[in-house]
Amino acid sequence: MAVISRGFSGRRGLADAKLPPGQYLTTDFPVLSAGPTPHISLDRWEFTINDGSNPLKRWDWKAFRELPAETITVDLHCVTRWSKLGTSWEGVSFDVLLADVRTDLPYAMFRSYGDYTTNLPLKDILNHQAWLVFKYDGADLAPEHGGPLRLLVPHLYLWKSAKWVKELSLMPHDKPGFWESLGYHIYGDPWREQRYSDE
Ligand SMILES: Nc1nc2c(c(=O)[nH]1)N[C@H]1C(S)=C(S)[C@@H](COP(=O)(O)O)O[C@H]1N2
Ligand SMILES: [Mo]
Repeated sequence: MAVISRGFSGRRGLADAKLPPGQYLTTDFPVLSAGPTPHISLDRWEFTINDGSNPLKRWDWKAFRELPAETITVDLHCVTRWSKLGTSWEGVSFDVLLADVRTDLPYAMFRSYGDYTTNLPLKDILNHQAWLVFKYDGADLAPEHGGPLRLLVPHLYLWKSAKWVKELSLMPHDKPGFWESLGYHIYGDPWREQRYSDE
C-alpha cells in the first residue's frame, strides 16, 4: 500500500519557499559559459564606468581592492532551472561604486573581457542589490566562475551576473545584451519566471 503523507505532497516546505517556480535545488556549482574562460592578468585589469561617450570612473586592481568590501550571502537562480541557496561572496556594492556618479541615464549595459554583455535597469543595481565580487566561499573567485571579478545580481536570473566584467555603460534606453538578443527575457525576474522574451 502506498502511503503518501499530506505533509510532503500538499505543503510547500521551508526550502521550497526560497525556490522560484520551475527551479530545483543543487548543492554543486555548475559552470555555464558561452565561450572560453578569458585569462586576465591583474596588472592589466581595469573596471570602468562610462556614459556612452565619456569615461566617468576607472579602477585598476589595486585601487579596486582598496574600496570598502562586504560579505554577502545570497541565493542563485539559473534560467536552466538550478538554484543554489546560501552562497557566500565578498565584493563591493554599486552603492559604493556609483556614490559620486551623478547621472540621469536609467539603464546599464555590462561588458566583460571576452565580450559578453548583459543589460539591467540602473535601479536594479542600487540599494544593495548588486555587487562586483572577487571572493566566493572565502577564496579568490575561480576563473571559470568569473575570476578575478564578476557581477552578482542575485534577484535576477544568473545570466545577468556577468563573469569577468570590465565595463559599465550607462544608457538612456534599455538595450538587449548577449542572451537577451538571443531570446532570453529583457529583465529576467525568477519569481515571475521571466525566462524568455515571450513570457
Ligand atoms: N562573461 C560571461 N558571463 C556570464 C556567462 C558567460 O557566458 N560569459 N554566462 C552567464 C550564465 S548563462 C550563467 S547561468 C552564469 C553562470 O555562472 P557560473 O558559471 O559561475 O555558474 O554566468 C553568467 N555570466
Ligand atoms: Mo544561465
